[in-house]
Amino acid sequence: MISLTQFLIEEQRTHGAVNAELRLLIEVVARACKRISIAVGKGALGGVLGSAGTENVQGEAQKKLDVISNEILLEANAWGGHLAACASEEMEDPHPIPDAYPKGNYLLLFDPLDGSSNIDVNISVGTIFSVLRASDEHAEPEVADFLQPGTQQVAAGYCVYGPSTMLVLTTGHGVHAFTLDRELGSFMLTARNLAIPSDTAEFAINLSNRRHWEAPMRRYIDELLAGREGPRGKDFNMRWVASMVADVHRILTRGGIFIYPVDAKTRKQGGKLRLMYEANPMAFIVEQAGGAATTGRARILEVAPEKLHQRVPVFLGSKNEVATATRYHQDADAAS
Ligand code: P6P
Repeated sequence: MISLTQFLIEEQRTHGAVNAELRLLIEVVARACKRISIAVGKGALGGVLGSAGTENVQGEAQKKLDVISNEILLEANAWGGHLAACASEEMEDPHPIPDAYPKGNYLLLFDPLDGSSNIDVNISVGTIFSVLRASDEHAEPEVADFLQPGTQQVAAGYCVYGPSTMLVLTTGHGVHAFTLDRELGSFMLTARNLAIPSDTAEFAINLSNRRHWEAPMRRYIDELLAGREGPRGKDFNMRWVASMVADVHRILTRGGIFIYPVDAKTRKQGGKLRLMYEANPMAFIVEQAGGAATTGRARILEVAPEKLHQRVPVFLGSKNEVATATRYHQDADAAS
C-alpha cells in the first residue's frame, strides 16, 4: 500500500500531469484536511460545534467549524509558493497570498466544510477543492482570473470525514482514493481508478422540494418512484445525506444519480450548489470516473462562469441516468 506522496511522485514520473508545484499543492491540501479531520472528530469535546454567530458571503449562518476549516486551509497554503491566490465559499473575494511569501502558478478554490449543517448531528461532512492555473496577467489575481470553465481544472478532489477519513483525487488521469491511517498520519492509496457504473437503481434528491420542481424534474423522479410497475420497469432506492461529499462518495463507490435541480425557490440564484468549488470539482471527478455531470441542460464543465459564487443545478453520477434526466429537460425546453 503506497502513500499519497509516493503516488504523486509516480504520477509525476508516468504522466507528467503532476509537476513538483502541483504535488506540493495537493500534499498541503491533504495535510490541511488531516487537521480538519482532527477538529471535526473532536465533536463536542473540542468546543467547536454550533454556530459561529456570523454569516458567510452566501448569507448562510456559519458553523464554528466552517470558520476553523477555512482558516486551516488558508494558513496551510500561505507559505509554500505554489499558489497565486485562493477563493473560498466562506469569503466574498479572492484571498491573496501574504506579501511575505512568493506566489505560485495555481489558484485554489474550496468549500472548506461542505454539509456543515450535519456537523451538530454527527453526520459525515467534507472538504471540496478545485485547482486552476493562474494567469500571469495580474501580479495579484482578480476575480476574473478565477472565472475559468471546469474543463480548465488541473486537479480536483474532496476529503470526506466519515467513519474513515478519505481523500478522493483526480489530476485528469482517473480517480483515486486514499484512506487516512491515523497511526501513521498518512493518506494511504486504497483504491485506484474508481469507476461509476453506467446504470443504477439508486437516486439522491431532496424530495421535500417536489412541489417546487419544474415539470421534467417531476416526470423523471415520478417515473423512478413508480418502480417496476412504471415506465422504468424496475424499482429504485433513494438516499439523501444532505452532504454532497457523502452522497457523491457513495455514487463513486457504487453508482447512483445525485440531483440538486433549480426550482421555484432557487430560480433567482440559478440553483443551490456553487459552480466553482462544488459542481465543477465534483463534475471533473465524476467524469474522470466514467460518469456524467450536467446542469440538466448542459455539461457542467463547459459552463462559462460569470461570478465567483455562482450557483448551478447539478445532475451527476451514472451516465445513463444523467442522460435520461437531461433529455427530459431538453425535450421540455424544445416543446415550450
Ligand atoms: P438540503 C449542504 O448544505 C449542501 O450545500 C450540500 O452539501 C448538500 O447536498 C445540500 O446542500 C443539501 O441541501 O436542501 O437537503 O439542505
